[in-house]
Amino acid sequence: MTKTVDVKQETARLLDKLGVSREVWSGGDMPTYSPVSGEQVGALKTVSAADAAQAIEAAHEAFKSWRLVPAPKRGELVRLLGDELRAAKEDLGRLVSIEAGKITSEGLGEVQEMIDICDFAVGLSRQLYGLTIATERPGHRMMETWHPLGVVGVISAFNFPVAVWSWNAALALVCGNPVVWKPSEKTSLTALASQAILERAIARFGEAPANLSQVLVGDRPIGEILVDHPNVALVSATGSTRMGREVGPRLAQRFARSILELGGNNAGIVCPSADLDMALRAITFGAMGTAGQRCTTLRRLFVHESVYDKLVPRLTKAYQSVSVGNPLETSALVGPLIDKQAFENMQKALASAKAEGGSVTGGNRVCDAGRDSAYYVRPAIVEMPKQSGPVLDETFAPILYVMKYFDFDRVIAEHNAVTAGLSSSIFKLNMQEAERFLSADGSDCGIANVNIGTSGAEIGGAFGGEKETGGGRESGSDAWKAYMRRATNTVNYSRTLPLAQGVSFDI
Ligand code: UN1
Repeated sequence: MTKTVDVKQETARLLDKLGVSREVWSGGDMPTYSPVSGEQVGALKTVSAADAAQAIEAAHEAFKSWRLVPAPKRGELVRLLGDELRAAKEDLGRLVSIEAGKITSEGLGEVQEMIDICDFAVGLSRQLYGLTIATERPGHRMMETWHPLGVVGVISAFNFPVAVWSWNAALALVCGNPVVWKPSEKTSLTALASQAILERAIARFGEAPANLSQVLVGDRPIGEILVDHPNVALVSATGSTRMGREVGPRLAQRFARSILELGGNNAGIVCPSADLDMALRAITFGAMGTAGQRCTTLRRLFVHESVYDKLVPRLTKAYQSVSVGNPLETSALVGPLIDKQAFENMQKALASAKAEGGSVTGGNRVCDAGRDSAYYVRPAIVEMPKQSGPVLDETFAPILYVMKYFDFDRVIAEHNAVTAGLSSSIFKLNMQEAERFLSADGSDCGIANVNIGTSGAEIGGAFGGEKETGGGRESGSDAWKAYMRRATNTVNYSRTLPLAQGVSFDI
């Protein structure tokens, strides 16, 4: 028998330990719940519209001095943030489990992702370089310089409540920009904890301007202030395509920059030569991990007819036997859905899959936790006659639609026939079709993998996707460029003034 964890008490213990003052999370106007037990674990103080605007203006003041701090020195702050995160890993990871419902190893993995991006950003702080470019004019030198951009607004979702902020914050800080963060209303406690951790790093650093990093707890109108305020140079927003459709044009209207990380409807293709054991592991993690609530979750699976009967019954068995349970008390692989709405959306999708001729295994509520307002479900695997109805949409729940395919060209077309374009994978031991999948007429996604699942990307690569996924890139590679402005500089060190393109203009 495992001991029953009092979720409310455990939340308070962790917040105290992580250094979050009770004043900001208890006795406030915004209740917050844990999906683990469904109970209320906090009452946060929300900011007013005026407070939010003031915070942005204060961040803009911070920008004026932070941009002048040499980048490697700014990197020192992020190094300290990485240090503090290492020290807080276990507590913050557990708080992520409480607030987002992640299993222990995924809660810890999320904090590890924060540490990784800090390490990446520290190195980057000495590599924010531009090119020197050959000029057509004698006695001239042309180069590009990258400068800090301004206040970076971050709007994040419940499913990666802290890692997504850290991707943005670590890069923004080394790039010379302050950060103002509007976390999901569902996961503001972990946001406050991350802010407390960063504040410890700032105190150790000793020379940062005030208001370099702020959290705005509140509802949608607070996010809108971030989007519309002229002092916010870039908004990095993670969430639904519906949200992105509103945020994107509003930012474009005032010529502000955006990084949009929106929906995904990620697919995998299992080819005849696939290693089926490996594919099975990758598929189950991709589809059931984080209870199907990652942007990168595997949602559609195309299996070649020659291996369908070998793989799909094994997959179905895994769905029937996977452990579902309380992430604080058990070593279950699948934790709860975030809330009732998520459960209802899942049921709706399953009903409409049935109406389209789908055959459903799983999807039922698992009530063993004995807690009425917690939503634990057995993940669902649905064999579909074809890609239709709910298969074409992202439902943020553990539903895997499986379809048989016969022809590679056709399956690539079907793979790409959805509106989102985040992540994709192919399982295959021969190189021909794998390379084709990665080529210009292969997967149309921002992430395309071979012999691994769609989820669980490392921070070193650029993260993001095409089409209705929004086109933004965060995290590794050269994603940092979105957080800086580029200036092209041409210097004339001659004593004449030759004009480019052979133009003459002699007064
Ligand atoms: C998300 O779901 O919003 O690739 C981010 C992954 C994680 C990040 C997911 N590293 O699954």
